[in-house]
Amino acid sequence: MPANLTPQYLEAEAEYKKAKKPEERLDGLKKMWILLPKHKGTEKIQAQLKTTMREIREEAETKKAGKKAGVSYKIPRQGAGQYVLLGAPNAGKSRLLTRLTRATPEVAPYPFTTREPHVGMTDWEDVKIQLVDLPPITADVMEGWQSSMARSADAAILMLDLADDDGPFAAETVIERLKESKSYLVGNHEANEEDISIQWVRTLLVANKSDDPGANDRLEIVREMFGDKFPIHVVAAEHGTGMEELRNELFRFLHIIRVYTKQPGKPPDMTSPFTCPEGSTVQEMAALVHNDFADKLKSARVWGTGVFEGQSVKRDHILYDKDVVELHI
Ligand SMILES: Nc1nc2c(ncn2[C@@H]2O[C@H](COP(=O)(O)OP(=O)(O)OP(=O)(O)O)[C@@H](O)[C@H]2O)c(=O)[nH]1
Ligand SMILES: [Mg+2]
Repeated sequence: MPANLTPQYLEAEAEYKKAKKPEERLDGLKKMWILLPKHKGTEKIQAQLKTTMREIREEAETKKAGKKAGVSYKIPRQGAGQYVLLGAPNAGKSRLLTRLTRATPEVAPYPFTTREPHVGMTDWEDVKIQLVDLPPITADVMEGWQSSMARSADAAILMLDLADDDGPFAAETVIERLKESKSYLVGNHEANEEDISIQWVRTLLVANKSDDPGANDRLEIVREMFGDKFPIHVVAAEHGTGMEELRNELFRFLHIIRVYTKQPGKPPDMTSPFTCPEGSTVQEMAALVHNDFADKLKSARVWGTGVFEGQSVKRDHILYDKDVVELHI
C-alpha cells in the first residue's frame, strides 16, 4: 500500500531535517506525526517516528539529569483503592484522567507525551478512588518503576486505542512487556500459580476512542482477542462517553465494602465510610478504625444486611456494603 504522504507532511519533514536543536527536531517530529495519514501503508514510518521521538526525548533527559541515577517514583495509596493507567502511546490515558479527576496532565495528539506519573482522585458516591496516569509502554520502552507501580496498585486499567489498527496489538505488547517483569495482567485471578515471584494485577480493559469511524470493526477484534481475559469497557474519553458506567465498574472491581460507624446513642456518620475487602469481619474493620481496636473489641452492634436493626454480633461477624457498626471496646 502506498504511503500517500501529503505536501504538508513533506514540508514538515523538510523542516525537521533542517532542525539542529533537539527541541526543534522534536517539534518537527510531532508535526510530522500529526500530519501522517495513519494506515497500513505508513506503518513503517509511524514506527520510525515513534522511535526517533523517544530517542530524542531520552537524549534530552539524560543530558538534563547529568550523571544522576535513573528516576523512580512511588505514589502513596489514597482513598478506597488505587488504579494505574497502563497502555500504549497515544491511547488516551491522560485524557481519561482529565475526564475522571481534576488532574491536568498534558494531552496531545502524538505518542510519548506523558513522562512521569500524574495522580487524580475520582468520586464514586461517597468514596474516592485514586487513578495514576503513567508513561506509555511499548516493546522497547518501560521503566522498572512502572512495573513495580503496577504490582503495588490495587488494580489496573489497560487502555486500548480503537482509532488505530494497531491498537489491539499494541495492548497485547503492553501485556507481554509487563509479563517479562513478572507482572501478569488478569481479569480475575485464581491464586493457583505456583511461581510466587509472579504478581497478578487485576485489570479492566478500557477500549477508548469509540467515536472513531473504524472503532466497531476494531472492537470485534478486541473482543476476540481479550473477551475471555478481561472485562471490557468501551468509552470515548475525549467526549466523556461511558464515564459513569466506568466509574461504577471502578468501584465494583475493587471488591470492597463501605462500612459506617456510629457512637452509642448517636446517629451514624454517613459521610465518610471505612472501606475494607469484601468478606471482612467486624474485627478486621475495627482494626482500620484504630490500631488497638481489633484486640480491645468486646462486642459490636450492626445495622444493615443479614441482621436485625442493631443486632449484637461477635467479632467474626461478616460485614456487607453499607452496614453501620457500633464498636464497643
Ligand atoms: N477521537 C478520540 N480521540 C481521543 C479520545 N481520547 C483521547 N483522544 C486523543 O488521543 C490523543 C492522545 O491522548 P492522550 O491522553 O495524550 O494519550 P496518552 O495515552 O496519555 O498518550 P501518552 O502519554 O503518549 O502515553 C489526544 O489527541 C486526545 O485528544 C477519544 O475518545 N476519541
Ligand atoms: Mg499521557
